[in-house]
Amino acid sequence: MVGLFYSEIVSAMKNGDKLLAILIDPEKFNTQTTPQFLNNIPTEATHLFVGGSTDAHEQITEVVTILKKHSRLPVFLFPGSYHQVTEAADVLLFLSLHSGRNPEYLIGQQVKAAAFLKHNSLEIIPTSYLLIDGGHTSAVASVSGTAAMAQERVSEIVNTALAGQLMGAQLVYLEAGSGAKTTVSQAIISAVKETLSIPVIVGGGIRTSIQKEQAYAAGADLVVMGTVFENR
Ligand code: 1GP
Repeated sequence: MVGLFYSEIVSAMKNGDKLLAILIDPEKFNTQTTPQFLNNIPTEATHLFVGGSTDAHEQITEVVTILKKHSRLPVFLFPGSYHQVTEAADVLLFLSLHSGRNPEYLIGQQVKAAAFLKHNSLEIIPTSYLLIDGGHTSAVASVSGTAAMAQERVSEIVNTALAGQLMGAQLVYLEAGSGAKTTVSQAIISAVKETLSIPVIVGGGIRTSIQKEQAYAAGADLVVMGTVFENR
């Protein structure tokens, strides 16, 4: 159920406090250097997101557990599949890939996770997940077998995000894909922000403070940075 961690995001949005999540892909994470990794991430980081396209359950549980041991930041699961759902985390971003038309990633994976989710303590936040063209073939596109939405199709992106909100999503995640060459444009972020009332997450290809601040200025409530902090 939506709870404390979601309330904190909504409060930050209302107060204009910008949030920063560092994304950790367990497959590319060296647990031996966890303290150094945590020392190297920006001090303004507010969340740790954990997940990837292909990680196994044991691997993600181990990484979440060690992060919880060394950090006070809340750990949000950002799963690529239902195998990655682990009670070791605080929150599950319950993603539905609304930009695509593959039923497996719209509802199939969610059905597979449902029975497990009923019996654990994870806070679950329904999240409308939109893959937007980042100028490369992203892992999300490959794994899901869906195409990214073209950046020029702003109104289609806005309407997709709005449909997600109307279906009950509590967050919208505008995703250009890990390692994107082109980040989600300010025009898209601001159009989505103006239309929706739920918090807006933006990620994919954000490597610099300038890019991060541009996303915030356009209306992102939470920015996700992953690749730039990898500690393989
Ligand atoms: C990917 O949005 C995230 O799912 C982060 O992307 O790895 O490019 O920072 P990067």
